[in-house]
Amino acid sequence: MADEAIRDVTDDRKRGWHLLGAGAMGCLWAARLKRGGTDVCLLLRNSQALHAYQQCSHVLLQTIEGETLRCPLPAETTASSGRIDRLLLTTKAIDAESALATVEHRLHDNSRIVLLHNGIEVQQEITRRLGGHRVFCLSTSHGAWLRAAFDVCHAGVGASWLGCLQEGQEGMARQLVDELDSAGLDLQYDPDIRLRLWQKLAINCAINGLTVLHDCRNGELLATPERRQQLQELCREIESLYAGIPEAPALTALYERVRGVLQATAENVSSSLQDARRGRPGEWPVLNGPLIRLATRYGLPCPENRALADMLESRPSSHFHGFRHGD
Ligand code: KPL
Repeated sequence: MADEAIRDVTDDRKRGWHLLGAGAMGCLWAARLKRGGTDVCLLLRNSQALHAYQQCSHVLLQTIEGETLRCPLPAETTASSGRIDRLLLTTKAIDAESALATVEHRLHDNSRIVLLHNGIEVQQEITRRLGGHRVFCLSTSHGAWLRAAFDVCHAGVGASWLGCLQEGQEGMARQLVDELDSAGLDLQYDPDIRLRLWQKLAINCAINGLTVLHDCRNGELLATPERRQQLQELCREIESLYAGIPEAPALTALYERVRGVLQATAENVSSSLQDARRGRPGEWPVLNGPLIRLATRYGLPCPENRALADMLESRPSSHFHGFRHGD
């Protein structure tokens, strides 16, 4: 790591959260919670990953202001036996079910699980399986990327929302908002998190795949007339798919919203491009994939999404030039 001033974040108040999925978002939340005085323990998938983490035993956070903070965090493997009262699951959507399975022996009826993933299907499935009183969803528009394993750069300021896909859980949702508020990531209770997840899905379907195709930072999707046109066509199609899919909410002015997100996170490398650069599985199967399946079910044409998915699918998988993280 380059020579830079690093300030230590020290221990103070205690509160028991476990975090599983130390990718960019996971590291951002873990470090910010720690900085805010909330106790967080990282869950790593095996002793090898734990050993690798223990070489440093901290997460480095580069703040928006450019300061680098060292946040020492305890860690253990998912296979440990202690009970988990509060779990923040920040793996990729595609890995969420299998990651959760590795800690289910540690969960109990009073455990609360907060899911932070792109997409919507896995949140619906886990809520259905474990019960809406235990499972909550978090959506965020903050941007973050990993400079190296456990070394995260907070690249875009946004806001965050937490709610439950099952009605009648407002009290607990608000309590979880209070508990996670110390992260300072502008977390608010959202009485309609389902709508929020659908809206975020539309934004991710428009942005993420294109950043992979063009191998560019978010803001660079607006850099040329061709890219803007490609983005506009995709947004138009996503809007008309939402209009035709009964379970999807109405969506208007998607391109304008997408443009706003791209401007606010211009310097960010999208989560899908971060994956692609590390040779990890693509994210489109949990983003454009479900949209294409729903379009097929309801007989709606979706040539733009299909073409994008086909191009992403046939991309030669990029060589592995990163590190494994989130383990
Ligand atoms: O959610 C994102 C992601 O990268 O997955 C966006 C909004 C595109 C910010 O990078």
